[in-house]
Amino acid sequence: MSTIRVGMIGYKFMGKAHSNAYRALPMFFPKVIRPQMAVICGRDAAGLELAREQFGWESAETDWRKLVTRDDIDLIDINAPSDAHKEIAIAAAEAGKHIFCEKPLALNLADSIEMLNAAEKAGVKHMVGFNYRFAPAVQLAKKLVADGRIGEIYHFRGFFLQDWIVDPQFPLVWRLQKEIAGSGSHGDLGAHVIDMARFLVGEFQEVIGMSETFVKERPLPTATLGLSGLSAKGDTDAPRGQVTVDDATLFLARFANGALGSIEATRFAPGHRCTNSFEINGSKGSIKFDFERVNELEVYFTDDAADVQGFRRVIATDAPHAYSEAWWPAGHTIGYEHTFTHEMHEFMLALAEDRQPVPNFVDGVECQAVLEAVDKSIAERRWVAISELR
Ligand code: SOE
Repeated sequence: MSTIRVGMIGYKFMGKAHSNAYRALPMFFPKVIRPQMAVICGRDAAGLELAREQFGWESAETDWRKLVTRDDIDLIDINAPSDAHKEIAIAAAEAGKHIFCEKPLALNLADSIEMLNAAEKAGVKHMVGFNYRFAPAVQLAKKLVADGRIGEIYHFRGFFLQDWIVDPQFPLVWRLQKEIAGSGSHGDLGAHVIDMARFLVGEFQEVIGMSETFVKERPLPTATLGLSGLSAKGDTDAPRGQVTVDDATLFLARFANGALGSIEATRFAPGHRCTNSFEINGSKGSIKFDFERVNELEVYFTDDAADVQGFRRVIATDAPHAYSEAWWPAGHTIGYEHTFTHEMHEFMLALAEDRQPVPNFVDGVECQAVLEAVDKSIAERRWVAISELR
């Protein structure tokens, strides 16, 4: 198999990011399977056609049900809003297609398990879109932890801070509606931090959280929302609707290996546009990452000579670092879109090697279990073990 024919459902923010990744792969990772950008799918024919032309897809289809059963498609890429994930993924699996699905995998744990079961039953490859794993600096963090370079892990401190809904007049976009999004900051941003923690530290054992919806009613959207809806403008005269998701969710965690965690996800942190950050402290050192400085990892080792002790800044785009060979000479930085290219490269590699890509639906389900355990802990005002849900 040298080419894989992709049908992509959704053509907004993530559709653009995925399209860019598919386009970049043959140029920067030429030795692996080549994604053929066969069909782009969405409901609005006019908007879809514009996206098809701009992103470079061969054809367009407005009915996802037709797309998933087509003989000339091998992989279905789902980046439609979260409430559409389950039905599409299960139909795609039943049609024998490989599946890429954006995060959070589903609206709830039960749905995510159904999706995993369908994919496993069909024997297809499945992947979930935790793209931040694929920043070279995060891959370096993984290597340092796995090689024992920071020793036994004591702490994981992660937060994902944004500020795009601080204005109370910001409209009630789909990400603020529970029936479409599943949850608010928790599932949208917290899911990335949970995945990062699982990737770097290991499985969660128990959690306790708290959350708040600071602005409870917002104007209904009156204008088209653009690529992502993140820069939409409110109309103060518009009728108002109820916000049904959390604006911020924070929780404490104990990991199975004994490490302690604290995780914060909020869209109410003025000045923070996309601060996806973590710090890990271990018996032999610490590491710090902040997505707004995506190429850097700060590292501290207790066994450094006494006179040079301190955090040092590693630029993770040089020769020993993940994916660096594919891109530019040492120190020539890369960015957000590269995390998607690396993620799709992992999918192409997995297909070529006939193995499941990582992260896959199993990781999507585990993340969903932690999200749901936090929600349960908030509702019942107590610590909840992840095992209570499985
Ligand atoms: C909006 O909060 C958003 O685009 C998320 O949906 C993404 O998952 C995150 O990577 C960036 O912020």
